[in-house]
Amino acid sequence: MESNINILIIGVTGNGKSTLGNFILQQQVFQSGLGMIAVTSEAKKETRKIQGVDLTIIDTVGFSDDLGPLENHLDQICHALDVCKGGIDAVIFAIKSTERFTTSISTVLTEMYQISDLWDHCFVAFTSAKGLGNTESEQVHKILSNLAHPRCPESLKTLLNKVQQRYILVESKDDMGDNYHATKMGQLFQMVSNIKQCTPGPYTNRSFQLAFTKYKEAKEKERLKEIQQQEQQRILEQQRIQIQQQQRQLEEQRQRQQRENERRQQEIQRQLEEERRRNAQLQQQQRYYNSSRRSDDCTIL
Ligand SMILES: Nc1nc2c(ncn2[C@@H]2O[C@H](COP(=O)(O)OP(=O)(O)O)[C@@H](O)[C@H]2O)c(=O)[nH]1
Ligand SMILES: [Mg+2]
Repeated sequence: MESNINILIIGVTGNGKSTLGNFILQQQVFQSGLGMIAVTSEAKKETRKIQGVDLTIIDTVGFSDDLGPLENHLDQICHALDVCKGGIDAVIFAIKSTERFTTSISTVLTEMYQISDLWDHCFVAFTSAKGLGNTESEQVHKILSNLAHPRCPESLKTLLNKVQQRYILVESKDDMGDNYHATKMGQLFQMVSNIKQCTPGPYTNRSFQLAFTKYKEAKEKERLKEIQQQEQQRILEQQRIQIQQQQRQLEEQRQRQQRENERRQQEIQRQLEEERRRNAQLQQQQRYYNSSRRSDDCTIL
């Protein structure tokens, strides 16, 4: 086992990060709070010698709705990693085993999965393990059945896949007897050495910065694409309105033309009617004239 180990604890506010840090270091060095109100306002680093190892724990503020967009959550990890210049040997993702895995954390996690290499250094610690059962085997059985449950959130299953099913169960608050801490530290060191075997070296702020920059670039691209799509949509909509207007104008013109044609038709009809009437009048006058001439002729004779 190494003589120095650096561990970063992340997770949702109120999931027992600070309490776990205190349990690991066997001292009340991190302030823990009641429920979901964040009592840790910035990342804090503490080192103690545990089982002959200089163990450094970095406790973080934690993810919460107050923190706003995901980038703020990532900034927080960035800052915490900056506290340990040499890099982090392992990242613990603390999850309170007695609490619901909320949709907001699922959202944060889904986005965070894009920073792929962080998870290679990570393992899950299910805190408040006593809430699952009194003995370790009861707790393991309960967590396994929870994970196999059809209603187990997909993001939690994904998280465990991402960390290659590395997890420990820990009761960090209740006094679990003298051997408990030693047993849990044994499991924790086992996790760290497993991570060391699977990774090229400690996880550094630089790795995270690179991944974070890539993430931000991808987000920016996505944002620009969205703006472009919206702009295209706007142009298409404008064109659609213009076409509609033109169609309306054409229809109005067609109706006007039709009315004009009808009016002309009526006028021609009227003129024809007039003509016919006049002709009839003329014919009548002619007949009258002819008949009066015939009677005149008779008189002369
Ligand atoms: N029973 C029990 N309570 C715990 C455990 N871990 C944390 N808590 C309690 O959960 C609350 C939040 O813990 P805290 O460490 O401040 O969470 P953080 O915000 O993630 O740092 C506190 O009231 C703790 O006492 C645990 O393992 N068992
Ligand atoms: Mg805390």
